[in-house]
Amino acid sequence: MAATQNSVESETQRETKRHKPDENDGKPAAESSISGFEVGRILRDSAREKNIFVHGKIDDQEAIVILEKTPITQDVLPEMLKKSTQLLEMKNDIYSTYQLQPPPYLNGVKTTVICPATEKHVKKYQRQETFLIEETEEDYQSITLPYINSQSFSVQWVYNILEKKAEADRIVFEDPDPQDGFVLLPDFKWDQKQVDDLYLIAITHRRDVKSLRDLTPDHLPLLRNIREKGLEAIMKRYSVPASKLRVMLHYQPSYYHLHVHFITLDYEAPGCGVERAHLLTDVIQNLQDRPEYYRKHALTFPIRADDALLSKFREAGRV
Ligand code: GTA
Repeated sequence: MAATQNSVESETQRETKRHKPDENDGKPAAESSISGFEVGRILRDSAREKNIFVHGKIDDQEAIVILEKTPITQDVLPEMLKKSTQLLEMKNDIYSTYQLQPPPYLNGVKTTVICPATEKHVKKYQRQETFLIEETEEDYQSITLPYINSQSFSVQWVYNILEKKAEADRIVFEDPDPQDGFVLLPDFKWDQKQVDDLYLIAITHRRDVKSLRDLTPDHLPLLRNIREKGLEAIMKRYSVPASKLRVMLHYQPSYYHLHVHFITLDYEAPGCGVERAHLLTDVIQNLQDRPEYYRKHALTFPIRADDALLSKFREAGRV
């Protein structure tokens, strides 16, 4: 991909963003809390993915910090090579290795903070063995639904987005219709610096659909609307066509308020595997062919070893 194609912002916008910390008088709240983070336990890390998930404390509150090195894009290469301090490590015949130390504004580390974090967050980010569960309609009614009604993650962050109390400036597209409308915005896993890992989510305005399981043909206008207008908005803003996008839902989701993931095909994001991802086009097709599909069909999903829902399935003798 050409340098100008894979970067999301204009040169001027990028420069402004990268220099922002130096120019800001007041630090954003999150920045000051990160510096006070007391490192506790490493929940998981990956040399290949270049990320680390850490459990600790901020001001005596449980916290999780996720640090991730971001991709090096073609557009910053000339500047990076020119402006970095170069430390020669070794030279042998035609081979040599260096440690480059780029200037801070070209060397950002994407950081996510969850504070206060619950025990459920800690478990979510911990490396764990996973199992597959085949959930029948009866299992959903007698095991899963009571469980998610009592124990699922708060969706306050979703309501904050819908009510413009948070992330309002990040909205890429909105259809305000209360039945079929939605808000499309960058997922918080995407730093928007390059389209190579483009990731947006469409969050429905209606609040009565928890997940795939609740979908009926009544929701077809909503689903078609999300697909059509979401794809159009992404093409318009990022020049990424429908043929390069994986548009899907998770089952089980982490957050039980209907949302659709729009992820560039070249990025293997977590949760893209066949055991958890359901393409929106397939969902629409299934509902057209069989109105009761998601209510009646057994659905398979992965579950982590320490998830209380797995214990509920075990207690019921279903695993
Ligand atoms: N814009 O406040 C938010 C926000 N929150 C709290 C969650 N999301 C948000 N987006 C915005 N603002 O894609 C996003 C999530 C996710 C979607 C919910 O909403 O990033 P889901 O209900 O299907 O849940 O989708 P899912 O996919 O399990 O959640 P999530 O958080 O993506 O976790 C899946 C795996 O992704 C994790 O186990 C971990 O392996 C990985 N992961 C999560 N967060 C990060 C991160 N910040 N960096 C790197 N990897 C991560």
